[in-house]
Amino acid sequence: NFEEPADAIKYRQSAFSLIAYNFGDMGAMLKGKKPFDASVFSSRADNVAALAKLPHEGFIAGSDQGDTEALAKVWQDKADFDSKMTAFQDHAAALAIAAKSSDQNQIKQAFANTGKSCKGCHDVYKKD
Ligand code: ASC
Repeated sequence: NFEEPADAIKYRQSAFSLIAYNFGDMGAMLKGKKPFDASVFSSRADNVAALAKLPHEGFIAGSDQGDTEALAKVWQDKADFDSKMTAFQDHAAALAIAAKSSDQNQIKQAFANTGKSCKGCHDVYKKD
């Protein structure tokens, strides 16, 4: 277990950074900012699906205090936060599966669903 709230904050922020890097690169490919490479895209989608499981553990009680953008609302509405985190994990898992198809529409839809679950949580539980 984490020794201090700061350790939990660092843990979840590290996971989010890795998610953002991998997801951002996928977005660059889908938006045509770089060539679409199905193998790289799929490997990044696998990374996001695995990484999506990590941040939740870092939202320990008391870790709304410290160097964090998480709002106290995370702990006030924990059941809703938890279900949004699960939905994100489910969308990321579906994206990893879609990425193994050659159906660009399916991939784009799964990517959009995942992005919406990022934003949906940020809008409510993260400082601007
Ligand atoms: C990203 C990123 C987010 C999400 C969000 C999706 O690449 O860093 O926080 O996508 O903007 O709407």
